[in-house]
Amino acid sequence: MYQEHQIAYIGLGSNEGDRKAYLCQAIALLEQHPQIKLLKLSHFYQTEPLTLNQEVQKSYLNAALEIRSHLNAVRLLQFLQEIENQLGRIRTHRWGPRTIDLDLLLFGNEIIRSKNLTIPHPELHRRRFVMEPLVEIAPQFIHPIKGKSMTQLLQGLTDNKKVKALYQFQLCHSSEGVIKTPYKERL
Ligand code: A4P
Ligand code: MG
Repeated sequence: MYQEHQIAYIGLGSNEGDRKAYLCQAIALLEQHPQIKLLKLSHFYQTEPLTLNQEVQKSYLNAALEIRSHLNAVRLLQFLQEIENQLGRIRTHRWGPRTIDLDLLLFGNEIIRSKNLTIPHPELHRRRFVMEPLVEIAPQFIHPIKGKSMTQLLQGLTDNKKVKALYQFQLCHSSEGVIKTPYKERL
C-alpha cells in the first residue's frame, strides 16, 4: 500500500569490532533501499556504555540519522533488523555488546505501542547518547508525547554519562558510496 512519505530518526550504536566501519556500513545499506532517502547525519559520538548489572563493556559509537521514507514504521523496523543481521549482530542478552544496533527513535508524529514496536523510542528522552546526536540534526522537532522540542529535552536531561563528538562524516551521494571519510576528527 502506498503511503505518504514520513520523516524518521534512526539511532545507530556499536560497541564491538570496528565500530566506525559498522556505522558507515549500516548507513550505506540504508541508502541502497529505493524507498529511503538519507537527509542528515550527526557526528559519531564516543559514549560511555549504559549496561545492566554493572556489566563492564567497551564504549559505544553512537550517531543519529534523519531519513525520508515511504515505508511504514513496521516495514522500516524490519529493514533495520535485516541490516543488523547482515552486519553480523548476535543477540546475547538485553543491552549486551553489539556490532550494530539500529533503533527507530521517531517516526513523524506517530505514536505506536505494539508488542514489537514502540514509537517514540521509550528511552530516547532519558539518554544523553541519543539526545546529543539528535539535537544536532533535529533541534526543533517536537516529541509527540512530551510536547517538547529535542533541545528542551536535552536541557532537562539528568543522564550525566560521558558523550563526546569524535568524527564527522558528510552524506554525499556518489558512485563511491554514500558517506565521505571524516574531514574532521576530534580526539
Ligand atoms: N523494539 C520496540 N520498539 C523499537 C524501536 N522503536 N526501535 C523492539 C527498535 N526496536 C524496537 O531490541 C529488542 C526489541 O525491541 C526488538 O526486537 C524490537 O522489536 P534489540 O535491539 O534486539 O535488543 P536491545 O537493543 O538489547 O534492547 P533494547 O531494549 O532495544 O535496548 P536499546 O534501547 O536499544 O539500548 N549504551 C550506549 N552508550 N550506547 C548505546 O547505544 N544501547 C543500549 C541498548 C544499551 N546501552 C547503550 C546503548
Ligand atoms: Mg535496540
